[in-house]
Amino acid sequence: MRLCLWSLVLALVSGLFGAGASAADAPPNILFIFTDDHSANAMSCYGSKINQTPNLDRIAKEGMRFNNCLVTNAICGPSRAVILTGKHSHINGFRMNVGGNFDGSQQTFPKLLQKAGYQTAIVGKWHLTSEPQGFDYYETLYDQGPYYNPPMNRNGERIKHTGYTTEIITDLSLKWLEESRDKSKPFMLMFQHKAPHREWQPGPKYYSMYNDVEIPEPENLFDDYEGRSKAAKQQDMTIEKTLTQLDLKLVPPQNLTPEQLAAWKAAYEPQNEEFRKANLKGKDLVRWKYQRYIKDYLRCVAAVDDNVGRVLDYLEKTGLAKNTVVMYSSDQGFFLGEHGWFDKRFMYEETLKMPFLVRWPGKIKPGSTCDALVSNLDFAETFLEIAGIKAPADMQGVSLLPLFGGTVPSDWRKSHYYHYYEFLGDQFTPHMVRRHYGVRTERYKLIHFYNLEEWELFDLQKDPREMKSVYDDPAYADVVKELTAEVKRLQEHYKVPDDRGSVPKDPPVLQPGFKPMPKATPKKNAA
Ligand code: SGN
Ligand code: CA
Repeated sequence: MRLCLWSLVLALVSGLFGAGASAADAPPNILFIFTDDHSANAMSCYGSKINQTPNLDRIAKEGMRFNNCLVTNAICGPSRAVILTGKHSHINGFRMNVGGNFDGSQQTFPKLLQKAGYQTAIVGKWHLTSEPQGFDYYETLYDQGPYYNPPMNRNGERIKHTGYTTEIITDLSLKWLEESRDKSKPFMLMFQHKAPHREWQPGPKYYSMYNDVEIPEPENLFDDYEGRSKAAKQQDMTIEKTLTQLDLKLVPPQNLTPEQLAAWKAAYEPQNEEFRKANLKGKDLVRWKYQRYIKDYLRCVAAVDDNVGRVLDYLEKTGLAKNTVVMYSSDQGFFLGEHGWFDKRFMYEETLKMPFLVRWPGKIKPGSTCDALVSNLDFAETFLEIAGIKAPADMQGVSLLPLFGGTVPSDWRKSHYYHYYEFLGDQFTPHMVRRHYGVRTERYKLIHFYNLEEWELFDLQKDPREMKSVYDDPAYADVVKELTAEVKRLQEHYKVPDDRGSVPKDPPVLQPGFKPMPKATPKKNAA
């Protein structure tokens, strides 16, 4: 068995991986860098018009950039559960954040790597409610975790930290790499940031970044949602109406130390004063909110980028880089003002697309790109194949190793299946996005909002911003027919149960700390 062989090899060459010595045939280390809500449109290697990410770009420059990595269910916990299991939400059991509790006893890729001799660790955001399993070391945030001074769960023990969370997660990861891991074994580290999730609180170093610039607005910031289903109109995630005073930094966060609060006030209060005096209305007010939102979002991204740079530097300095596969991704994309929105959930391009970069020296050509349809469903099998482990037959993705060579096999998948569930009626539904499933091909996207009985079809070649559904256009009748059959085929293939139309009658069991969402324009909260 491979495991035994390895143990032997590992015993013989004990220490070699730690030193990064010529371990050409040694199983590579895996560094999985994961962020929360990072849109590819805010990464310069994806052509961002609004920021620069030099350290993330390093991974792209030295590796492969995937242009069509599509999430299966654009929300945090579900995306993470799919990554761990290599199975769709309806199989791994974690369909929504609200009321979701990951069954940690099931098979996951970290457990399989661990069994095969890897040392496994996770630091940062977890958000799956149950205790992490399959990790030799975990130090995770509770629930969403705060941007400052996070308590963390270190192998079951509550540890209090002081400082900025993005830096703390990085410090802990570096400390584990340097001091605590077993250097005689290959490692798999999941280095997972909370940033740039809502409420987009920048670190003190970044408060003045972008102060003197105007960030370009997306051209559909003032979308009127005509030509699409009712779902696009009914959501509660607009920059205009949904952002709160806390999101907009019109009030300070609750848990800062006196020094942190003083720095926060020095940064925001003079600007807030000017804003109040200006008494903006209508579109001017939306524009101001967009600038405040996007600048804070990008400041959070800048901290991620700098901290990823610290870890890349460490890998270089120690020689580990040579035999470490580095991946970068985010649990889904995010709306950065497109359609007038923030948040995610919809199967539209901005959130469907996950950024995905892979660097593997000697195996992936530097600066290469891949347009094939890939997915977070494929990550588990990819990790396993990197480690030389055969993926279990019940995983539903495909290993991406065949793509790393630079060509796409002719039988590669031609369509991607998506299914979003988190709509539970008015009281318990953050952002009010209706349930939907759909299929995306290279050119088209068919979406079914099944509780509304409405469909949308987009021709991405002609309408890349998805502003007008052509579902009812007779010119697209054949495409509708073909994709309707395709989505049905995918549902059978992935064994999607036929319970998708039902909204549970009873309120869900809520996660600790869950607070019902304020509705659109609540008087006391919205700015
Ligand atoms: C929180 C956020 C929402 C966000 C969900 C899910 N509100 O509830 O805006 O959609 O998390 O995000 S907040 O005011 O508490 O920030 S996810 O990334 O965890 O799926
Ligand atoms: Ca997320």
